Amino acid sequence: MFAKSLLLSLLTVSVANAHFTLRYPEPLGKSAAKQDQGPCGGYSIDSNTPVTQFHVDGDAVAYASSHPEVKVLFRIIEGNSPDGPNSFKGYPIVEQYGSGDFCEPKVTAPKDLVGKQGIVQVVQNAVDGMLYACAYVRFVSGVNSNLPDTCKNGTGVDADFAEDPSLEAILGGSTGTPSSSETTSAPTATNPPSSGSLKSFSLVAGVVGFAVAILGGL
Ligand SMILES: *[C@@H]1O[C@H](CO)[C@@H](O)[C@H](O)[C@H]1NC(C)=O
Ligand SMILES: [Cu+2]
Repeated sequence: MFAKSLLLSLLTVSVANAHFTLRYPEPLGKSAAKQDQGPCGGYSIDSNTPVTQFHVDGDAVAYASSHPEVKVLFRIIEGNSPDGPNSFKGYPIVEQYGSGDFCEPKVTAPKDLVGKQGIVQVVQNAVDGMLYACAYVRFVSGVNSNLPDTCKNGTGVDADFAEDPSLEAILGGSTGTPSSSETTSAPTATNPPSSGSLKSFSLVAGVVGFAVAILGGL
């Protein structure tokens, strides 16, 4: 137990400056040195920026995180300016636990973005502040049925839906001004399950599993 927590704190110290590394879609740049600078961690879009196809009905956003606990916003932006007016929540805000690889394979974008270019921005509210990374994408229709190898969760890495007013504020624009649609967010298809329902699902699954185990033992 002691050895384990010692190892854990050593690991945390040794990667403390790495913050997180966006793996998919391909980021504007790979260095985390300026990751505390919004909107894109010190990078901007230029003629050398890689463009990844992003499926509007579900695609992967994968990163490796050095922090054992962060809240994460997956933000979809239309056009090539991170300050652009049209930005959307690609997935409910999650709280991710455990450091290592994390991938959310079902990030979505509005269907009317198909054929357009845009930005997938990942913002983490971490122990050392807000951290930013962006990828330049071209929106395509459908679901990505060929997820990248980088789309995986490390051992012990998990997540739950969460709320985070500072991350919500970013949705309105990188100036942090909440948009009017944000202030009236009601639960909808694009703003789904609360952490409560996810937790109670695990609870139910656990109870059912327990009952099955007992019956199996009889
Ligand atoms: C990683 O974990 C999250 C949270 O449990 C989950 O939503 C996601 O589907 C997982 N990713 C993969 C690639 O299984
Ligand atoms: Cu950090």
